[in-house]
Amino acid sequence: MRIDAVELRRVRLPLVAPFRTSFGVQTHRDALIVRVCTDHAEGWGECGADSEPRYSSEYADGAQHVIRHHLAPRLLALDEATGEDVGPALAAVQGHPMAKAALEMAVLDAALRGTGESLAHHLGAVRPEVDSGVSVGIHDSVDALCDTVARHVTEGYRRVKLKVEPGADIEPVAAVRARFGSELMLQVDANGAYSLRDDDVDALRALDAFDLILIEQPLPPDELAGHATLASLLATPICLDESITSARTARLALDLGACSIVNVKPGRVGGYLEAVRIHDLCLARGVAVWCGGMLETGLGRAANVALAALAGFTLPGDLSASARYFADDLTEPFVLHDGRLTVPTGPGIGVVPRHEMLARCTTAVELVTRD
Ligand code: NPQ
Ligand code: MG
Repeated sequence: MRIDAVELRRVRLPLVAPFRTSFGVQTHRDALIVRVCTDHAEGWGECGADSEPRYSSEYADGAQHVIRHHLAPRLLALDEATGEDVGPALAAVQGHPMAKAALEMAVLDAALRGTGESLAHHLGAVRPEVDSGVSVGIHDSVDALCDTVARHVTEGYRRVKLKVEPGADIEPVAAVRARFGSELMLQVDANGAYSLRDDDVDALRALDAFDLILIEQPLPPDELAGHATLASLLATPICLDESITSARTARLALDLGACSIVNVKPGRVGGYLEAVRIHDLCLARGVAVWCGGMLETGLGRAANVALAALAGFTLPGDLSASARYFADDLTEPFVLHDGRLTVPTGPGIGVVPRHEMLARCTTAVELVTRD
């Protein structure tokens, strides 16, 4: 397959409700969508980078720039490319995992559309559907939080994740546990907002009382040794998100005892193929792994659901119905069936953007061609 052009398209979708984390409030999803044109088929990719570098150092304008000037030219210079060729072709460029992942996803999609194989099958999926979890933002009051959780439980979500930060942790977790009982699968995510100071450690230790599945990323991303220390002080398992940037860092984190559960986000680790390598590592070590999310449109959501259908993904992912985030999704919406999402079986990622939605949401388009 020869790649002839890379289209970079910015889309802006309003969220159904503001989403607050320890790093800020989100009211829209400003995503970078990649379309590759090849001599076989076209392929779609989605970049996880936000408009501002708050979750990680990457941001949409920066990702678009590095794709335009450094990554796309390297792909366009190849005579032949499959999804498997993208990582090696881009390895000379340091960093920018989300930008690289978006290109790899688009090339995988195009190549698989050419052969008729689904991404799920290509990655090694073993399940026709995946359990759906929901990530709930920080709320202004515990009553409002409990109302939101009640709605999601009624919708059928099989696991709830509460975003937390210092000062908004014990009380909301206690309230949700009291209202929904011990059967609710419950976990928390701090996005690195805590430290090893006594007051922070005391708050995290207090969460041990609530039978949480895990605490996700309590400390900043580069604090691997700190997480190992914290793990020795807590009963609740530590799961790392931002700290896990590759299969190599996953192995290091596990060897150090920095975490006992791993969150895999294809964008954060540079692509779906590296995500599979992390999955394989965790499966071999008997470590639980689950698929995270970054407010993906239906494009990224489809690919994440395909990944989460691999055998080692034993915990429900941050894989929600489209309606959790968007009144109108770019693709046909993903909907819950008894708390699960159906793994797409069509060629490639199995979904395409709806033309009229794409036109309505697009804020800018740029085309990169050979020369
Ligand atoms: C997490 N996701 O697990 C992330 C955080 C997050 C569903 O909680 C744009 C880009 C918006 C990246 C919002 C969930 C984002 C983003 C949230 C990442 O830590
Ligand atoms: Mg997280």
